[in-house]
Amino acid sequence: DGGGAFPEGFLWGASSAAHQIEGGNVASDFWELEHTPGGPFAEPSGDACDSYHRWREDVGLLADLGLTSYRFSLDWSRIEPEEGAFSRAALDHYRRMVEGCLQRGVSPVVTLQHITVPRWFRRSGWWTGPEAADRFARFTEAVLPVVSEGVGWVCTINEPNFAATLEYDLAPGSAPPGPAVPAPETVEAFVTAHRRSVEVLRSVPGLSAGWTVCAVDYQPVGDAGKAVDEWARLRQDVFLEAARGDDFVGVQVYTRELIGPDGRLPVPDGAETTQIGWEYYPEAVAGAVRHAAEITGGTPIMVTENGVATADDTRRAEYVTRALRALRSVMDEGADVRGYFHWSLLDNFEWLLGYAPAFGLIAVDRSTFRRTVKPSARVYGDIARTGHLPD
Ligand code: GCO
Repeated sequence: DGGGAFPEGFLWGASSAAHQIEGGNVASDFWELEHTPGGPFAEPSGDACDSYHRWREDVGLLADLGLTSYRFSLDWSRIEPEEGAFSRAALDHYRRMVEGCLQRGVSPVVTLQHITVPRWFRRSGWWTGPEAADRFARFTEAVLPVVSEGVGWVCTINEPNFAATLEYDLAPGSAPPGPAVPAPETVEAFVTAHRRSVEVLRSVPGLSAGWTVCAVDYQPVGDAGKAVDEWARLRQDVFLEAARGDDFVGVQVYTRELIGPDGRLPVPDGAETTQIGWEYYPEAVAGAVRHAAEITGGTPIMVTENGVATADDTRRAEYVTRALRALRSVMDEGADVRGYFHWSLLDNFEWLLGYAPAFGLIAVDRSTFRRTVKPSARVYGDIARTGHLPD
């Protein structure tokens, strides 16, 4: 159509994750790790954005911007704080969230598990424990009432590849030499748990199930064609391959990395970097989506996370506009992309780095929890509302 228009029904969303915004996730493994002296966390998550109580306001702000979808996650540790003991109150909470989204005309996209797990699950072997897949399948069954009415899209496990390598940082000393790569047993454990969860979700008519993969636009430098293939294969393709045949795959991408014949190269001299040291490179989404389409063999794609950590909100406005332009062009090449979710709705708890990095479309005052919509959110909202990029 030449006007840079996005298809009818394209989902325009923002993403969040329970532990990063809810506050008081005391039964999760991270809560414990965050309070372990000498650990790698800059600060504990604490009250986060108090979104467990303020979610209606958050969904309202998202809807007011003109966005049509909210991707949030369940906190498994609230729902199943002890093995096999399910909290009716927590399930009710998430069911109300789904209803609340629908009432505001917002399609909920629900992630079942986003990085953190219940303490008992970590104690009993984490994802590589002997019963992990059974446990996750049982949890998936328990949350069917939450996702059975009006939820079109469910992400089972979020970024297994990031979760696997984060483990090396959580247990200092256990890292293998060189840049961390998920161990084959870990890959297999995640894939098995995902498969079991998808089987359970198949009982819900009209629900699309998939998982989300942490993607980087890996670009070869010099004679590194082979090296870059191997680099991507170990870190992301093994997880993308598992999405073949799923209803969709979530691609989560923030930046590119340059790969030389001997591995990762530093960010080029003079390149702009973000608050967390990644290169500012909005076009990464195109490379990552193109690659995912190739590896999954045409599984529909949802960009479930894309964004930038910056204190300068004008850089975010530019980032989201350029990223969407790049996404539009890769869709013109034929990639089947169903939606775009900006990371993140709110400034939030960025894992080991705490609250310093600002990824949000909306700022959150750390002492009053007051929300302030940033100008970049309106820039994004205008694109979402019109389905057109600015000239
Ligand atoms: C994930 C991501 C998010 C991060 C974001 C920025 O696991 O989905 O790690 O939780 O906050 O990618 O680093």
